[in-house]
Amino acid sequence: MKKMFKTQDIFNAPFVTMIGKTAANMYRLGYDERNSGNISILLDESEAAKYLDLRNVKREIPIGFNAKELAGRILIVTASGSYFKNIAAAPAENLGIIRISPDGKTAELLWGLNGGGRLTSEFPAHVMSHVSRLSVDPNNRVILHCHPTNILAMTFVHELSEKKFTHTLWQMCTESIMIFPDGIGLLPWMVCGTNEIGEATAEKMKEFRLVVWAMHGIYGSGRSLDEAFGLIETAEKAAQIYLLTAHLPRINAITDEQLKALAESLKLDYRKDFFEETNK
Ligand code: 2HA
Ligand code: ZN
Repeated sequence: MKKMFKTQDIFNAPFVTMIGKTAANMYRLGYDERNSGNISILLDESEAAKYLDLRNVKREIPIGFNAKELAGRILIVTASGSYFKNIAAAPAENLGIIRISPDGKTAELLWGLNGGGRLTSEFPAHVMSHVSRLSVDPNNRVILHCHPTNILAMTFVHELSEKKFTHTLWQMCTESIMIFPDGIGLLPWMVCGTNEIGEATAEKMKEFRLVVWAMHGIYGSGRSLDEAFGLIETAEKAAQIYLLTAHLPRINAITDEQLKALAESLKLDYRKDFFEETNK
């Protein structure tokens, strides 16, 4: 006889409610128009098991690439086409909880994607980025993609050099170097939703927690949703200051010496090479 056990209500699970709240916030901030943006969070098996019978696979979804490095891992992800503004009101339609099959080729649906929903179109970039971040930080859990207005606008008018882009953002707010001392990776415009952009993003994610997709948006990562979101909103704030001042005469500035003094006083492991004049 099938053993019965009682699970808690998944609609109250912190990972479900937090995604709803964060996504609504991001929508209101203008980072996630229409169906833009996507979120994935790695869940610990014991956490997922509080809410779900993990033996009950509802659907098998082909992944389209090999996700073997995450075999057996459980993720909660946004659905393809989901509107960030609607996630909180209808989580089971707009989110899915999946487990990567042992051969890495299939996503085993454990919950959600109601109504035949598919995984986010950016699933390759998410999975590959998780693998990269885990290789440098075993506690990384979150990959977050969105279209923040000012970061996006800045990629049209600022040189697309990681060094120069990061340096400009560091100069715009005192907080910037404190929050992302490791800098920001940059990719040129590429076709989104492909394995190629996934691989390129993941390569950058070995070095950076933030990766800008020129003329498209940004990827952030972190140990929690707040951390990944906090990185993005700090970069976005700095980009806003840049755009508000780019066309005006600059009378005052935070000098490189001041930025370095701040970084040194906080003992930050910052990208010292990003202060150099040479291009990258
Ligand atoms: O989810 O943002 O990059 C829609 C997108 C694709
Ligand atoms: Zn996008």
